[in-house]
Amino acid sequence: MANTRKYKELSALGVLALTTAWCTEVFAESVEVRVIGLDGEPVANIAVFIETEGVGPTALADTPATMDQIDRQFVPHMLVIRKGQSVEFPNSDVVAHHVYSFSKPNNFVLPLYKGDPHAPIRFDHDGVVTLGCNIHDHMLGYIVVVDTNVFGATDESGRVSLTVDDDATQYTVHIWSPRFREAEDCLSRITKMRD
Ligand SMILES: [Cu+2]
Repeated sequence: MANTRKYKELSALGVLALTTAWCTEVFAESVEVRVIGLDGEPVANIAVFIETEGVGPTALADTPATMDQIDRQFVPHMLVIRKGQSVEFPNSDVVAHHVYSFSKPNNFVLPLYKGDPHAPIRFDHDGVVTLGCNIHDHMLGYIVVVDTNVFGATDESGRVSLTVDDDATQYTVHIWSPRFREAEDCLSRITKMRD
């Protein structure tokens, strides 16, 4: 039922269609998600994350992720991290940038800088963090903070393969892209592993 409803939402968005397929391996569940646009072409760089039930918490990565600034662009354009993870914002350009986000409660400001003078920012709330630069209005980037350690982004073939813990009883696949109209839009489908 939920799938039908979500597919309707998807059509209403008029941006992307989603198909998922999965296969079971011996020790783990491998979930392959493939995103195809309404034109039938694969869509790259779609955030995909999976929330599982029946699995205990896992350790956080202790190394920060990196959102660089190169040629007056955020690189990568979209970064997916886990809730509680930190992100470094080095500036690899010769010009200074003034990085900020108004996305509450993950809002922050890194005043005008070159190089890497600022400590990493830790994101303790899940949701989409929209990045901007006060100097260069065209600079736009996104950090997708997710409350799971199962996440990735689609490649050029529109695919990403994620491994879900073998103990998972149910999982919910979410996808998000800056191409969706609203930052809050996140498409989901729920799958029970065993009936
Ligand atoms: Cu800038």
